[in-house]
Amino acid sequence: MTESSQAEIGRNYDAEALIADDLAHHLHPFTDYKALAEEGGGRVITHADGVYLWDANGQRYLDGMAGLWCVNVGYGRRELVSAAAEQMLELPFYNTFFKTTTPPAAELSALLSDLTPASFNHVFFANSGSEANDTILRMARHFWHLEGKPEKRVIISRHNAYHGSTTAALSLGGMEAMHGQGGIIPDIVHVAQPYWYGEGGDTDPEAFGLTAARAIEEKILELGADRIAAFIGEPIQGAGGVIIPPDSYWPEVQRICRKYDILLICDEVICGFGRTGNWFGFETFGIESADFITMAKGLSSGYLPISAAVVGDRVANTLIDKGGEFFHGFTYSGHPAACAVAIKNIEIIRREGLVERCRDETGPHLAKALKTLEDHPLVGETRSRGLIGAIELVADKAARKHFDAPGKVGTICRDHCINSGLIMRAVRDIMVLSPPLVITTQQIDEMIAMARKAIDATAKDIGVM
Ligand code: PXG
Repeated sequence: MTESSQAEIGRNYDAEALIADDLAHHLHPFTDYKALAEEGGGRVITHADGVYLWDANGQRYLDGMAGLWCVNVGYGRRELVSAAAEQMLELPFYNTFFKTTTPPAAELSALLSDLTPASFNHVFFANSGSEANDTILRMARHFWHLEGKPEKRVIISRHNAYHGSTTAALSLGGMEAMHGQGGIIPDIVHVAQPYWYGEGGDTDPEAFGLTAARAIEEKILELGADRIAAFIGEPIQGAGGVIIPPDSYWPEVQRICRKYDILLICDEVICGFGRTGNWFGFETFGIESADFITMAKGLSSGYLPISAAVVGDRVANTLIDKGGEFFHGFTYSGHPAACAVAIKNIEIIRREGLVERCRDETGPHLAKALKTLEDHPLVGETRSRGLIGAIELVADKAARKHFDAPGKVGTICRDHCINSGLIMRAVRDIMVLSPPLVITTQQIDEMIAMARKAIDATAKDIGVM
C-alpha cells in the first residue's frame, strides 16, 4: 500500500470515545496514571505505512523509534501479514512442549543457528525480551550447577542497563526506579556503565572504556570468581540513552570473562537484526565468544511477539548431556504464527540488503546528519552506530554538564517533536532515535530537520535562544 492511500484511509474512529475508554480501563506500561488522566489521555495511533504513523486525528508522524526499537522492516508489509495468515489457517497454535514441534519453530531454530556464529546451534523460544533473559538467567545458573559449581550463581550487570520488566529481567537491568518498586532478586550485582559523555570526566574515551570494563574485574575479585555465573550487557544500551561504549570496552570485557571463566550474555534485543550495521551488535563491537544471545523486537520486526534465547554449544551441550528435564517454558514458546513471521522477516532483511544498507548508506548518512546539529547551543554531543543514535541536550557544552532537573528539557523537546510530526524519545535529556531500517536518506534529512526545529523551540522555551 502506498503512503498516500494509507493516509486517505478513513478509519472513522471516534477518538474521544476511545480515549475515554482507555483512560477509564487501561493501565499502560511505564505510565504515571494520574498525570495521564490530568492531561486527558494520550494519542490514538490508528495506522501506519513504511516509516510513517497516523493518529486518530489524521496527523502523520515520522516514526523515529521504529515502534519501540523494533519495526526494522517498516510498516505495511503484506508479506508478513500473509505469512501469519497462512500459518494461522494451517495451524494457528500448537505447543512445543512434550516432544512436539511445528514446521515454523523447527525451521526458525535452524535459521537462527545459521545466522549466528558457528558456536551457536540451539534456540529456546519465548515471547518477549524479558522472558528470554529470564530463560538465560535460569540456564546460566543451572549450567554451573550441572558442572558441579552450584555456588557460581551471581550475575554481573551494569547500572542503567535495561533487560526487561519481569522480576528477573528488571533485576538484571540497572534501573533503580524499577528496583524500587518491589525489589530485586538476590545474587545480581551492578557495576559502572561505559558512558563516557556522562561519566568519563577528563579521561580519554578509550582509557575510560578500559576503566569501565575493569569495574567488572574488580567486582569479580571482590566476590570471588567461583561465585560469578555470568556477565550480561547490551552491546549499546538502548533504553538507558543509547550509550555507545568506546571501542576499547567490549574486547576488554570479553578478555575478563574468559580469564575468570564467566559466561557472557549479549542482549541483542535492540542491537540485533541490522540496527548497528551488522546483523548483531556483537559483530560491531568485536565480541567473538559470547555464550548466550538474547533476541526479540527486530526478530519479527514487532509484527508478532516472539523472542529467542540463543545458546552457545558449551552451555547447550551440558544441558543436553547432563541436564535431564529442563523445567522451563511458556505456552507460546515457538508460537507457529510468530515463527512464520520471523522467518519471513529475516528473508525480507536479507533480500532487501537492509543490514548492508544500514552499514554503508543510511547509517553513515544518519551520523553525518546528526553531526550538523552539534553547532546548536543545546546540543552537547551526537552519537550513532548504524541506525541507532542520540542527541545529548546539555546545560553547558564545554563542561559536558547536564541540566539540574534531569528529564525536564528532554520532555519539552519530545513534546515539540510530537507536535510537529516526529516520534523521537527522550531518555532523561538524551533524545534517542532508532528509525525503521527502510528509512531513506531523504527521510533521514526530513527527520533531522524536524529534530532541529524541536530543539530550537526547546531552546526558546528555556530561554537559551
Ligand atoms: N533487553 C533489551 C536490551 C531491551 O531493550 C528488553 C530486553 C525487554 O524486552 P521486552 O520484549 O520484554 O520488552 C528490552 C526492551 C524504552 C523501552 O523505553 C525499551 C524496551 C522496552 C520498552 C521500552 O526505551 N526494551
